[in-house]
Amino acid sequence: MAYNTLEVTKEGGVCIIKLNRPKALNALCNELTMELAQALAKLEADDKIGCVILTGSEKAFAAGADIKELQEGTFLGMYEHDVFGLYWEAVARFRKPIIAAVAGYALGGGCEIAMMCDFIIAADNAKFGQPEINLGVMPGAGGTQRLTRAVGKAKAMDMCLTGRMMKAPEAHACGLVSRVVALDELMETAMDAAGKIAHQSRPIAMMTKEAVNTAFETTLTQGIHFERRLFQSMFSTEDQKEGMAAFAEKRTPHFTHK
Ligand code: DAK
Repeated sequence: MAYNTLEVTKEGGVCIIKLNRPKALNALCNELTMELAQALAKLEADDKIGCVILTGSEKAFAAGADIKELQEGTFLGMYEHDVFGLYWEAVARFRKPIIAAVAGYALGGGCEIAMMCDFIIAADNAKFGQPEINLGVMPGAGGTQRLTRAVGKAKAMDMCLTGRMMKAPEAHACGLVSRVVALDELMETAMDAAGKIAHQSRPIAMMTKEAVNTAFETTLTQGIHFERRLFQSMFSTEDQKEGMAAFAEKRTPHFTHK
């Protein structure tokens, strides 16, 4: 399927979704978020895909929601159509592993969409921010919640109240991103990580993601209980038998996703 605002390529078990509105620094217009949700729905159902990389250009991952579309918005319009709930949350709802490979600006909704991914690998020119306050609004797609969980109250308050940008080293130091690499190594690094994930057992990788995400939604006791039950259930899979047999036989496992 051809998209107007995305480039979608597949390599092995990995799919790269590149946000592609260069003239607007990948501002997240309605068409782009709708296409992103459509692409993810297809990938969810694609048996050959085990991991997705979401990326942008070297200058901008995404400079936020499209301000020119937003400026005439009304409460009722947003409430009734809830484009954000409908399309934007598709990244957070995606069940397979998804990595954000961020270069350049990741601002407002751009930072929020990167945070909806499972982890962020940043290029050394990446800049993160929640500058909505400069526009007379506040983050509306998880910025006050996911950023706070990722970096703690002090840094999240600083970012959301001043609207300042955070460069890659600071984002790494406070735990917003998992790694920082040179700009020209960004996609290679992301592909290497995604390739490793895509070669694991798919249901096991999905359950692992689900377990880590549960840490943000529940108490420690409930989270540990959920983890233990998932762990036990993995012993009903062929991939558990294969993974452990391969270790004992000193060979590479061949997972069948069963
Ligand atoms: N929207 C629309 N167009 C944008 C844009 C954006 N967010 N960011 C950049 N552009 C456009 C510019 O207008 C310009 O277009 P032309 O003038 O050439 O037609 C082109 O991209 C290049 O931008 P600049 O000329 O400004 O480029 P610079 O290198 O000088 O500056 C910049 C780069 C990223 C610092 C600057 O463009 C900038 O400050 N952009 C805005 C960043 C921002 O404020 N982002 C937050 C947007 S608000 C909601 C949930 C979530 C949200 C809203 C609602 N609900 C649940 C209802 C999210 C809101 C946001 O993200």
